[in-house]
Amino acid sequence: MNFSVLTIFPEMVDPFLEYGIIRRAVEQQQISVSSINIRDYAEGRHRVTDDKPYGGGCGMVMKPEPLAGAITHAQKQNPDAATVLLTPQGKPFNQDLARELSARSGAILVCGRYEGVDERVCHSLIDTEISIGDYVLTGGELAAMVIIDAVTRLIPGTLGGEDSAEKESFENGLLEHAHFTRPQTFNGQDVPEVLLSGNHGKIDSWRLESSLMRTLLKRPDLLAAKALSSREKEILKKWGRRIKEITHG
Ligand code: 6GU
Repeated sequence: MNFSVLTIFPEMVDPFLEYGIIRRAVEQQQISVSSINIRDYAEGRHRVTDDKPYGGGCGMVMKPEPLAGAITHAQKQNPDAATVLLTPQGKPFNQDLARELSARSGAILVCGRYEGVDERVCHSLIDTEISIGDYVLTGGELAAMVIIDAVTRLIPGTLGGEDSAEKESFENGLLEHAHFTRPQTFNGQDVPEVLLSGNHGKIDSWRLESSLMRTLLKRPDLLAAKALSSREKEILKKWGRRIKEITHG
């Protein structure tokens, strides 16, 4: 998958490509990331990329011409890519959206700065707008890195373990089960007995139960939104009965 990041601060993005799974994905050519400096498409000696807003008011607006030049260049390089504007007004980014993007051949990530982008650029050159949460950042660069990270790890072959992406939090609408490694006793706390048993059926059941209970306690909103299997319902009912016994008993 080919990412293009359009930004006035390409230096922010470059170091992110040098670590861990993202670095390996670049080395193995599962992804490519090219930063395009919007300033390179600006005219004049000072290569200005912002201007005062029509109608007055504080803050500056990204000028349309440099941005349009950079986007058009990226679209020529990466013709099947989705062109995405990073803005707090965009569609909330989540695992479903990451999965949709991971199925595409590329994404052009346009990092807004200042108070915003000239509306006519949004209108003519942007396919979709994405936000990474309900808070305001000083620019879209961190959001672009968040998206590249979340999307890359969904591309088959980028994670070490064969199927680690499927078993993780959000992939099945639940948070992931608890994890343990050696030593068997740490700070007076033991690893749950069942995980040492070698009985994979029982271990799978324990993990599903752990997943359900964690989701119930930490993210009840996810559990309410999920279509539960009969096995999952049974586990939750069992816990419901236990809680009733404790509170009524
Ligand atoms: Cl994508 N950009 C900016 N500037 N702020 C944000 C955001 C994006 N997502 C959440 N806040």
